[in-house]
Amino acid sequence: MTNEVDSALDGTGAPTPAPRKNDPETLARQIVEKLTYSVGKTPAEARRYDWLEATTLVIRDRIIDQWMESSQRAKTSGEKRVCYLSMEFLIGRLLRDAINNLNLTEPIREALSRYGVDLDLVELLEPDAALGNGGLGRLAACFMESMASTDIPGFGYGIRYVHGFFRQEIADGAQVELPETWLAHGNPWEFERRELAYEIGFGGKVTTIQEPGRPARQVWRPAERVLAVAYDTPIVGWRGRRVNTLRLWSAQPLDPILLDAFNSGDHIGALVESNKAEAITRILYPADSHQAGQELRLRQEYFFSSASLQDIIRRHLHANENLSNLADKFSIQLNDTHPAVSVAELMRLLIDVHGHEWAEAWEITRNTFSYTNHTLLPEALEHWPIHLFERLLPRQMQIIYAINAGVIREAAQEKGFDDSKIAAISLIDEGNGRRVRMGQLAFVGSHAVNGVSALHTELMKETVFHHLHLLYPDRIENKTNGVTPRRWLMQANPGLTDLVTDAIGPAFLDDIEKIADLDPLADDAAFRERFAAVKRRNKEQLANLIGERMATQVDPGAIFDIQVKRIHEYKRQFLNIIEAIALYDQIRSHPERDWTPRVKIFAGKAAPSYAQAKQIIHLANDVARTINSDPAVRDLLKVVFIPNYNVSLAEIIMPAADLSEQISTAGLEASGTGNMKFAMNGALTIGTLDGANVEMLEHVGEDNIFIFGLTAEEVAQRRREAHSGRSIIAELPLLREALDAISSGVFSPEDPARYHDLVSNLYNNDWWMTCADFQAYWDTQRRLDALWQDQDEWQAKAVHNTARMGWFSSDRSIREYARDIWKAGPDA
Ligand code: BZD
Repeated sequence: MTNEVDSALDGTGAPTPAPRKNDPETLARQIVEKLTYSVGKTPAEARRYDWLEATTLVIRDRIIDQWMESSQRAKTSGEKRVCYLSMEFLIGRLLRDAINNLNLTEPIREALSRYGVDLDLVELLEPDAALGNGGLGRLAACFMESMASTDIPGFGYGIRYVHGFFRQEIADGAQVELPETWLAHGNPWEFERRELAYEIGFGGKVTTIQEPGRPARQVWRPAERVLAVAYDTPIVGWRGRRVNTLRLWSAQPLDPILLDAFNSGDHIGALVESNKAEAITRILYPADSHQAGQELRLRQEYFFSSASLQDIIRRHLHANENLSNLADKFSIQLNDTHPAVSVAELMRLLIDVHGHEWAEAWEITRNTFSYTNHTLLPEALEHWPIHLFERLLPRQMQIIYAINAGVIREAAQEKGFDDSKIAAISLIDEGNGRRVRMGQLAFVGSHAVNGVSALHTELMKETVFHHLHLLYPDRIENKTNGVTPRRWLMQANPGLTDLVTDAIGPAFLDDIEKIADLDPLADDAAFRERFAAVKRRNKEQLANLIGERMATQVDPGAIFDIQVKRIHEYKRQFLNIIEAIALYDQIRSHPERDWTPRVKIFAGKAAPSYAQAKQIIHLANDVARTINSDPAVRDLLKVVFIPNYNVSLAEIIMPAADLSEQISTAGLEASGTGNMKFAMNGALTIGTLDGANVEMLEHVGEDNIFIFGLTAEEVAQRRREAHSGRSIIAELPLLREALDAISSGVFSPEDPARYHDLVSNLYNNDWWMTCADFQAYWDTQRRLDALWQDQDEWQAKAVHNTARMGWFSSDRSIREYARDIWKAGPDA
């Protein structure tokens, strides 16, 4: 093996650790050493969990060498550092990622096998770190990996939630939420940095101090204080080139138990403050499309923003005299508006703590921040009641008023904005009980604002940020999302990775766009067969999982038609279910026809308070129960809802799909990233012209993707016309019969009225264009049925998808951010 990790160059003159050997022999010895001295077990006694721990520790040692080197390099070289502030990092398991990126998969597998231990089974025991809801959190995790892989000194900043995203169980068809406890057995990947703790204040008063001969100063005296303590996790880039840091904050009481109260016998009272502090980082809010609105959420947002900024400032002042050049040394990316209060907080720190003038502070702030928007849905846009904001963050509120005054002045003086335009750009929404608009705050406080797909970025300019775009026409730009090919191709689909390596050589592993060399092989019958055989094995693996977890047998020879993502009306799982019901009807009515066998697979979680989304989950399960037990459809149609969708499950599902469902109402899915993972793994897409589907169409070509339905413009038009589903339903017997079956209780005989609301919404309103798009969707599905009968054609299209998806790597996204927004990284 030649993959020895370079020795550390720590620049301090301290002795550097000797290079580590990575042959199976050495690794086996070290794993047993860890087993003995860190876990306290002999190989004979060790259970699988102990092997996981020992293996993780051996890998961790190798990472630490590289980590120290990368951190030292970032510190001493003076290169610009990028800080990614995100309330969510949906990282999933880390062991396989680390082993793969250090190029140690084979030697570790071999080392463990000497003790009869199977690496694949060991990896399965690692808890899945679910510190995020969905796409936004997973994007942050892909970006962290890509920053390390493209050699950008990146720091993730977020929250160390004790309870990540809830565990979903399905009981009698309905979603049940259970607490998630990823830290129950400790977390070997994190390092607590007790010495890195910052005070975070809440509430209290602001007083003006006027000293003779000096300008007035504002002093904030918070009523409450908590400590933010850092926990660091190393993020290993491809081939271990760079190891970056994900720093997550944990809230702790300043005084763990108020000793005075405790000593005077008030044991409960002494714990109240401590509980209040710890509550801040106890739980991840599980709503991905509704603003959470509670005080605790605002506390979380401010807590991690302030801690991160204090940390960045400390780092900066370590190597620089003052903060005037902060924007030359640090870029701070705001992942949606959740950290937007950072704009006001950095202004406070610059002015109140570090003595800068307003104008200079504003310049520094704007040049340092940039902001990514992930949604245009009005119900998801964050705004906080002024009275709450003012009570919790009185100084930041003053600063927001002052920023607002400046922006309004500029708009009136330089662009001649009238009152209605001013109202549109104002940071304060006057019409809604007076609220602070976090989108506007993030926008004006940033030098660059981006959407996450070409279409979404255009819609930002036309809708939510229309007037701010008129005021600052150069600020909005596009950065289409991507996904890391290490996790989503190499690790999730080793069979396909080996096949591609065999066919075109290993260069694509270092530069994923080279996977385009595969394209001509779509015409090679022998290659297509091997490609199909890999897919078949992945489908068998998923079929086994479905058999084991849900006692449902599915045929790997059928089309695996998969929709996995958060459950939301705009994502239209309902449309997919209605199509399944219509198909079921048709198969029963025409058993003599040559039906193409299908397995419709769903997975995803609904926000606990989102009643309609929970109804959709219930319906999917009710429909599955009915169809799967009906001998009339045999193996022609199966419906499966796999519980507890998470990153680890996605890694099994993505490589096993023939057909990827990306069927959101056009204009509403900002980008989507599951669409990219599926297509990279050779699934064909059935989708609307929405989010990044539009760019996927451009890359894979119109023959290799199945687009249907209304465009974003047509959707907007119909909504203006107060469109409803009634007349469409009247004209489409397939749709009408499916809806009648749902509303008459065919799938819920024990509670026939269960879905009345769901169906009557379609008749009266059809806000999500489910009826409007039904016929086009149905027709496109039938074209796909026909295509499946021609396996040569289908597999050729699948190969084209894999070959043409290289552009959707998050390495490409990150290079664009680095070049256009951050001006950081090796090419800066
Ligand atoms: O972000 C998603 C969008 O819906 C996708 O279209 C897009 O691909 C990804 C990445 O850009 N948005 C979210 O996932 N949003 C959340 O998870 C979220 C979480 C908390 C509060 C609000 C939204």
